[in-house]
Amino acid sequence: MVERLPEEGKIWYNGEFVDWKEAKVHVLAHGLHYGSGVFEGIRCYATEKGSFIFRLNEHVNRMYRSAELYKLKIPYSKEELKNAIKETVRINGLDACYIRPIAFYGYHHLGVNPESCPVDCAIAAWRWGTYLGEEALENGIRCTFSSWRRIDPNTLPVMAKATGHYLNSLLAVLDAKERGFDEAIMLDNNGYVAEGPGENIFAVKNATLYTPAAESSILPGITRDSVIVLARDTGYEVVEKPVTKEELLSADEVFFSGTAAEVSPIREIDNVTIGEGKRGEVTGEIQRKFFDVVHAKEERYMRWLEPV
Ligand code: PPE
Repeated sequence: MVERLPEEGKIWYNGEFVDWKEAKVHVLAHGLHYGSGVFEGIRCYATEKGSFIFRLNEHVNRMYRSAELYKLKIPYSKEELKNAIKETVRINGLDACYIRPIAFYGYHHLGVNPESCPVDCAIAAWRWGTYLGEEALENGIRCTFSSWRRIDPNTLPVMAKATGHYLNSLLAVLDAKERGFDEAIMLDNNGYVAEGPGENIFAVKNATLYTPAAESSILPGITRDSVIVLARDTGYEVVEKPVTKEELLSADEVFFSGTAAEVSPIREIDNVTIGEGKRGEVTGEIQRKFFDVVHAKEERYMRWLEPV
């Protein structure tokens, strides 16, 4: 069973804080009918030096880039949105949390053309533990290649984190769950590995990391970028290139990266054991490093941490 969201607290809604239960949307809002919204998922970590939001600038930049691709004008400056995000964490008294800012075309008229629709904007924050379960971080998860291909850049701007895009992810997740797996892996339209429904993917072979590049229809993940930097700084070679199914199946290690998923090992794909069928050495090292960084234990990466 998936845990229910809280019902207490304050949500920032169009510039003001409202009670959690009052943060509502009209059933005829444009965003509800056409999936016309953009959002972010951001984590804030409790550390010995206080609470820090991980790579806030990059997340806010991506949200505005997503909005631009859909010609959606967020009626706040990036600075205003960042301040509102920090204020949302503070006002809810959260030391560690997941933060979800969203901007979407609101209530005005229906019809696909969003012109004249207001852009509504909200920020919520709540405690969200591990995405794929505590077990997953330690022992890894079981994945399956989805028969649903990842949306294609000729159809939608895949690098936008847009609400409607997640129908593609939803199909892949439901299909994987129905077939008894923990999570899906999606291929792009050319048959190369793209990503998970909410995670980027890495393979490790002979101590080199491989990950699908931008042309494989991926969402350019901020955790993905962090993993690439951390791995290179640790001395590993990281190659961004088209990755085939067989390269994943024959890899020494495979893992997911994402804000919600953090760094999660994959121990099996379609009942094929990956490596030794548990968290591999390189994955373990990157994961430890990642958790040290987000918990403010690495001076060198403090630039990624925004104090609340
Ligand atoms: N690909 C997709 C499709 C994706 O949704 C995410 C984040 C990533 C890759 C990783 O990106 P980043 O978080 O910047 O490293 N998925 C978000 C939403 C998950 C959800 O179920 O909702 C997240 O992890 O917050």
